[in-house]
Amino acid sequence: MSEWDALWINGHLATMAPGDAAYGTIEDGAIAVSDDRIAWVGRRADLPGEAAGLAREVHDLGGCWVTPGLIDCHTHLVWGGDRAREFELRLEGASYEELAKAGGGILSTVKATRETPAEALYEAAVPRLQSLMADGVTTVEVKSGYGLDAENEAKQLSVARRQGEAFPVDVVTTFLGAHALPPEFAGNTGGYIDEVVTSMLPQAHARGLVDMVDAFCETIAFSPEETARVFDKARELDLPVKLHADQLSDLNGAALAARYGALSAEHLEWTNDAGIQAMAVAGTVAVLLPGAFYQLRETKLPPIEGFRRAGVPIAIATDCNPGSAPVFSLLLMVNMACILFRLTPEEALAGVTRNAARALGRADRLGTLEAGKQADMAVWRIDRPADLAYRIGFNPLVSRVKSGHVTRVS
Ligand code: DI6
Ligand code: FE
Repeated sequence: MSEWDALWINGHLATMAPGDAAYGTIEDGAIAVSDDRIAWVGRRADLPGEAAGLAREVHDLGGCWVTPGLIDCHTHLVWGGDRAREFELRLEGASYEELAKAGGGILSTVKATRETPAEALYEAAVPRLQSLMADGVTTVEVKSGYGLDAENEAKQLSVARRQGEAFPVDVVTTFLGAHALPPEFAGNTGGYIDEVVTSMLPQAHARGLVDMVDAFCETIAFSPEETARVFDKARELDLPVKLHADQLSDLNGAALAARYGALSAEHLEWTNDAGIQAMAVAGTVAVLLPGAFYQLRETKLPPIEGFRRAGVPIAIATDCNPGSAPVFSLLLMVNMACILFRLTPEEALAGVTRNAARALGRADRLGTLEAGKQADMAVWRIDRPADLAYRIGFNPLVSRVKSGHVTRVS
């Protein structure tokens, strides 16, 4: 008989695996881990013997629920400085676009990030990462985009990589060189895109710092044509793409992302029907960011019903960044996705597990509790999975399991 490293019993599983049961629920379930993988999942009654004889360690869940480790599939976690002053100005009536055009917004964070040494950037990002991990997060995507030159983009991405090595969390890095036009290229967007595609992206990729490529396709950032140039280069380098699309205006960003077979398109408040259909055909995930919607007091809702009807998978993320989304809780985003975007709790939870894994191109190993997948789990003291969406500012996490290793929360 096989001897597993560890076995969890006496609790319930929200496997989030697709199927008939809501949340992929297995009541009175059992889950076994060997090395860094899930070895067995099912009903406790179907275990092939007495629990004590099956694994070296047996954990009693005491009636808790287990979900897949949560996945935050869209963050800008590494930055210098802060934007509290901009927050005040926005409360006094300035718009996000006005501040950006006046050289504030993203460019003020670029200035601060360039001036901050790598070590200080790392230290500043640690509590942000820890805050996400405290919500049961086991995988985080981290974008560059506040360096906007070869050296500083690499600095940001290296810090993100180092965090993944130092903490029990998988960090997936995304090159976002086409995030804003740096001041030294003012009036020369084409020249900057040349720099991105001939120098910055290839260099960061050659240093092993890039898992995916993103761009900000928006009136205050880059046009669809400029975005396409970045995506052509990504394709040449065999890197998957995703896109900040249709956040503040409809530039047909979703359709552009789909045309390049993007893993995901993100924000999508202004996405039109053709974009929805194109995403459905391409299998592109819609990553919705309720924290940015809330913080910018947006009123235009993303076309949720259109995504549902077309079968576009929906993911939810924090967008953690110093400007539009100073958000450090993925559980809060699960609640906001339900309240602001009217997702069901089950859709919202799929959005931070199964569909978030897909948005990162990692659905084969992350996002559900199924045999063979990486043993990333979160254990919660809750009565039903919907409790994770229902409460605001309450964290029922009991323990976090990353690649089979347990971290107790208290
Ligand atoms: N959209 C966003 O959500 C972030 N970047 C972007 O293109 C916001 C970045 C910021 O405001 O600093
Ligand atoms: Fe973003």
